[in-house]
Amino acid sequence: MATIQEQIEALQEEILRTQKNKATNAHIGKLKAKIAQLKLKQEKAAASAKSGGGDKGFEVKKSGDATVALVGFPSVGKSTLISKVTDAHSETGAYAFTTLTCIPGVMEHRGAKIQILDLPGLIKGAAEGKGRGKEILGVIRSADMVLFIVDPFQDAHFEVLHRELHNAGLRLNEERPPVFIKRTEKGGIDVRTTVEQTHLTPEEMSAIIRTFGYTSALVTLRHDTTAEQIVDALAMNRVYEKAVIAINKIDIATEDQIVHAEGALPQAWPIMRISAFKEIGLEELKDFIYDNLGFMRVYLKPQGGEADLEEPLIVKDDSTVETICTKLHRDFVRKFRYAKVLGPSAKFDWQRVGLDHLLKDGDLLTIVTKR
Ligand SMILES: Nc1nc2c(ncn2[C@@H]2O[C@H](COP(=O)(O)OP(=O)(O)OP(=O)(O)O)[C@@H](O)[C@H]2O)c(=O)[nH]1
Ligand SMILES: [Mg+2]
Repeated sequence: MATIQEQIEALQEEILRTQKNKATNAHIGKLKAKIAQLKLKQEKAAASAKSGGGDKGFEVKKSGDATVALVGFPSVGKSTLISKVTDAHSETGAYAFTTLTCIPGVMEHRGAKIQILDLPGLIKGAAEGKGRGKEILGVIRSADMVLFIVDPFQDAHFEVLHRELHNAGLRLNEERPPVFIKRTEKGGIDVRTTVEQTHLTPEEMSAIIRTFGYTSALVTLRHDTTAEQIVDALAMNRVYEKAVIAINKIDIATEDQIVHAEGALPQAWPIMRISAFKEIGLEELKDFIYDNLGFMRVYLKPQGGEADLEEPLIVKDDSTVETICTKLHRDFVRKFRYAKVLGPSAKFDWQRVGLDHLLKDGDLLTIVTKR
């Protein structure tokens, strides 16, 4: 019998062989759905194999206010960079695969502690486990942001890496598709949509959804949805993450070469130029990382005390009251009674809110706990 990997490859080949047009859309969708399921199976198998024989040493403890993973081909200068912008020292070398494990460093900038993870160079086939690919991908998935380091002389590299991460379920600078699928008791697959669907007919959608083992479900669509998006909504391993790019080694590239390299990158993504070795653009890079991570300041006022307007907490801009409680003290969530907010996220001054309240930059917060 064919292994899971062989089955996946056979399906991928079938997709490549199939002409892409309106008539084959649904068929391709079904093939993609099958691949997604096989990959989940493969992940589960890998996870249970791992718990038997330990392949540890790759796990990193998250620390700081946010985590950024450095991703690039071997020898693009990831270790040179982390050694310059953080407290970590990571061996650099003029040969590929100098770095063999995950090396964390901390960069302090504008009041935030940002953890940066130096990783071994990622190569084609990583999603199938080549070159410790699985471990590297695991670290990337758990980070808050990916910082691609690219070489101005290798303009095909970025696309290879991006596809590798895509194959591993990572969706970079993409919105989670607004597809809602709810299993129901009976009634078959009921597709409800608020806009015209041009990619798939309701029957084609149902066929894809059934391959995931659903017989009855309510499907709500608010966008013109592709087969890939349906599959993404059903596969449980998708991670939506922010990504930015730094073109390194600009000290040895001509303006023409840099412009050419930029042309091969997604135009809508944040991109900047640096030289890690010659320390060009590194202060700007720190701002660039900070700005793209999206931080905000939250001021604290202890109950019955004075507000601390000097030292705000620096937190990710999707933080809730619970995020702050967790950060302050382990017991705060357990002992939480309510919180009061003054500022941009409050509907009125000192609004009483719960743990799930979303905070905004500049909020003043009081947390009231049980004794
Ligand atoms: N000219 C120039 N050389 C650089 C720059 N950054 C890194 N290098 C050189 O490129 C080589 C590889 O650098 P590393 O930092 O080891 O690269 P890496 O991405 O960590 O490589 P792996 O660990 O093998 O994945 C070294 O010889 C560095 O000195 C740069 O900005 N300019
Ligand atoms: Mg390295």
